[in-house]
Amino acid sequence: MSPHPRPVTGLAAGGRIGAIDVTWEHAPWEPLVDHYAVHAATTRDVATTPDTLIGTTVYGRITHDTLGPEAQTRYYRVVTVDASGRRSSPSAVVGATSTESLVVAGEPIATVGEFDSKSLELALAPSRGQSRFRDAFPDGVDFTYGSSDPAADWCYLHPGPEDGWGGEREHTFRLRFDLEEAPGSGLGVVIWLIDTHASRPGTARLAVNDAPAGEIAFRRGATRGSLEGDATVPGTALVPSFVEPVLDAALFRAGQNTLDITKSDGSWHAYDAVGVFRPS
Ligand SMILES: [Ca+2]
Repeated sequence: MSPHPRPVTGLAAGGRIGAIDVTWEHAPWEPLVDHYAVHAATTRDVATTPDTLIGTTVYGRITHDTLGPEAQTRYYRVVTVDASGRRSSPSAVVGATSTESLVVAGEPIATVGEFDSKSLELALAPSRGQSRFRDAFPDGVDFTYGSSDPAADWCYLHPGPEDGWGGEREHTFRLRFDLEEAPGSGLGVVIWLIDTHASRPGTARLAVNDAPAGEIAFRRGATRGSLEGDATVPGTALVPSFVEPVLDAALFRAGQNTLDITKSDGSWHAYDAVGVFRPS
């Protein structure tokens, strides 16, 4: 009879925008571990019941990535489950707080879609990007805040140069928006994704009014976001990620401005929502 599975040790948690990363130490001396079950609650009293389960994994880490734009505090415990289904006693409790997004900390200037961990309100979502992009968006996306419609004019899926279905070339998504006056300080660009490619998440160049404004390296995702669009479904494979650079005020001007997102390397990424915000 093998020993009863033991709780993990070294539990740690750290918050970032929209997400909390939880890590723990593996138990290499216990070869019969089948998976780790991770439970979360808003108080330190974390029940290890099915309704608090946020995910299972064979690795020593998990990311709680559907916390939304508000700063959220969560507490976690991990249960070790062995190959015959026996469960360890719960681990110690660890807590962390996610970082407040510019979506709530700032003042919105222009937005496309809702910051809700879903791509469903965007064009061609959740699964027709690969088959329909080149017909529907032969010149990429050109979206004017205030008159364009996210459901028709902003494709949820942005192909990269490695994607055959996108013609193996760069594509630009342009957001046009108005400013009453040139800003006195930098503006935040908020790019929330429901998923990226697992091995080739790639990079994107930003430009404001055709001037270079930096490059973004995306995190690795799960490659499911080209086909499904709701990261809040329990057990989803989607791996959302969040990018919020603040761009130099000198890039912007009074009147109409353009923000270009050009996928410059790698495969696709799938949007949740995009926006320009004035940090407070
Ligand atoms: Ca969304």
